[in-house]
Amino acid sequence: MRSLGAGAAGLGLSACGLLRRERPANVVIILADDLGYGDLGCYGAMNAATPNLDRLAAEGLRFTDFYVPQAVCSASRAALLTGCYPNRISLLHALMPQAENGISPEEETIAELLRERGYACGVFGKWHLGHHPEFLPLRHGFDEYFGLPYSNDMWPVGYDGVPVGPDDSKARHPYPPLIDGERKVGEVRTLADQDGLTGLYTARAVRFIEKNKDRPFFLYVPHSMVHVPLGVSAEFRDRSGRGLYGDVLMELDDSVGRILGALKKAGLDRRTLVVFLSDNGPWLNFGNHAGSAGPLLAGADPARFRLPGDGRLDGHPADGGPDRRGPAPAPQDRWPRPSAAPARRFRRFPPRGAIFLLREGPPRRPRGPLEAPRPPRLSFLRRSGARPGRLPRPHGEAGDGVRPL
Ligand SMILES: [Ca+2]
Repeated sequence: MRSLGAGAAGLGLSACGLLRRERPANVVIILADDLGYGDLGCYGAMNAATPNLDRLAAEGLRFTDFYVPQAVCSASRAALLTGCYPNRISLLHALMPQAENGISPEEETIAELLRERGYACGVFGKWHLGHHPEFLPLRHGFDEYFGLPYSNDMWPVGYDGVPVGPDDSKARHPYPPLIDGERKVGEVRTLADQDGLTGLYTARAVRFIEKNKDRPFFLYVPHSMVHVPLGVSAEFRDRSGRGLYGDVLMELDDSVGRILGALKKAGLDRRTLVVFLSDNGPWLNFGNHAGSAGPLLAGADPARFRLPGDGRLDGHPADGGPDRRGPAPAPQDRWPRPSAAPARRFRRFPPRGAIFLLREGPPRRPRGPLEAPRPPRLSFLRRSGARPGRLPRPHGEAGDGVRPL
């Protein structure tokens, strides 16, 4: 991620050099949320309705081996925008609506670097680097911001769209504000409100391109989708033939198409660097409301690796299953049944150069009707770089270096 963050800025800056006599190249970064490696046609998904992303890959570079430093929203975004490991700048995991912290004014974002060089900078989507005014985009190099300050499921509503009771942990959350600049202009209160997010972000992104077509710009579009709860506009509902997740993915792809179309219409498609990526892998325990990791083992929040043993890591994309108000996938279809082992939450090992925290015991209680229980054993990768050879293999195979407890 460091290389991507630094690379994105670097490409923009080197473009300044290459085109010194002309206008520097524009930079567009489109960030999906919880999209799986195996969701897109260009990464092998069968019958994927992602023609615009597939075309982007065919006309450009397709990276097949790319990692974010933490497979979770805030940390991944922190690294993308600063080029720093998120631990170094104290932005770990996902900031909650109760968080008091956010991105430090001491850090330098891509937007700040590019604005110094005359770029207009806009962000339309999920920020998630702190929701207090001093952490919002306008204080960190951006000229325009519209979107949610954190994840779309950080609200007092269950994943089925029903408001939670007072004893639910989500009851402490406010309804997420829609922010324009630094002003709250609305709230996301219902699943119907979620349906409009992709379209709202896209419209603002296209307008930003049109408004700034005569000057260099940096456009950052961190979509709220395909993070649960899923939302899709009426135009795309029931269109993919692959369930709600497929519909949402189809609209996300269409958003990319609209942004690319706006660039072409403005005559900027040959002078704009467009980068598309996901902030982390699919949130696998949401069944057919989650994407597919394809050939990979990892999912989101945080990086997950199955220990050797029975079962299989299964993150199928939508397969024509129930809509978001439908029943949850049966837990026993997705994970081995809970073991009878006594619960023992976190145990650190080994003492020298510890790199894993292992969790064992019964699965965590599902947080809603659409979430299956977590499996009885997970390994949490906390630090890398220690003890070469002891890391789980990143692709395709269970980690033989991870010792089951
Ligand atoms: Ca995410």
